[in-house]
Amino acid sequence: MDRQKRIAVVNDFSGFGRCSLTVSIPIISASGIQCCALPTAVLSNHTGYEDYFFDDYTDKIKPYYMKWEKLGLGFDGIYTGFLGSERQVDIIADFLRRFTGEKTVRIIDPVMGDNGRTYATLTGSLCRRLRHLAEKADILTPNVTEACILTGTPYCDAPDSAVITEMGRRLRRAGSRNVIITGVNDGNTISNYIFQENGKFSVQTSPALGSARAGTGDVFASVIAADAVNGLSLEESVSRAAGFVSKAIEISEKRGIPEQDGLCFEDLLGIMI
Ligand code: PXL
Repeated sequence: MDRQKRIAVVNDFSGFGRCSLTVSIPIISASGIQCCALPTAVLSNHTGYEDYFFDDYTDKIKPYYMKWEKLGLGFDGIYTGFLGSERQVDIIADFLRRFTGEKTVRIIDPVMGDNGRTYATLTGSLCRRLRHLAEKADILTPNVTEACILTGTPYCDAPDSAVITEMGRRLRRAGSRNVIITGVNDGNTISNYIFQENGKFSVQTSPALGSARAGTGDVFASVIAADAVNGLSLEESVSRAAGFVSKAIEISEKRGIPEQDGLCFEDLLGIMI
């Protein structure tokens, strides 16, 4: 029997603002993969808005996934995103130990910040813990801000390619098997830098069409996670993820959707497979 592929997504549930689980579930499902959600927190809307309701899920995560263990569930992919507390990082490390099978691909998006600024919930020690989690990635997907934080590199708005390359190599040396440094913006173009375990290095560049939007990293990483489990090469999948994001930006701008409200990707779900 050909069992349908399955990805566990460890991320928060933000009811409004198109990020984390509310983008991963539709994108991964539209890719033909069963998406199993493990929520780290429940928010009314993401932290980019001035005010939000935040219900931390730290104490509930382990009892929740222990029922999955009892059900004997296994996953082809595990994709982790926003973690709201230090303790969550240790719990998720335990989850990874229990649920990583021989063929499980671990996609770790070290959600920490964007445009040189860290998210409201990030503390220094959470940051250090996330560094250790990053080392366990088969595919790590930091943006420039996150790559700087993870490698202790000073942030600059338009880093040159030598700086990005050095960060990618350091992240690989630290343990991440493959690294994609996403959304490198020079004002006119956006590039994604791909560092692979076989030593291959490539950069994919496309025109910068619109401004940065909330949840873009989550949309990008969801496509990467789905494609990895579907067996696509990293180059192919980065190209698909970038194309998907740029089409969604175009639609969002046309519809006049505020940047905070994220990427209007719903019309595009039909092209995922
Ligand atoms: O998209 C990253 C993200 C995920 N989850 C929450 C956030 C953010 C970014 O602001 O606030 C709760």
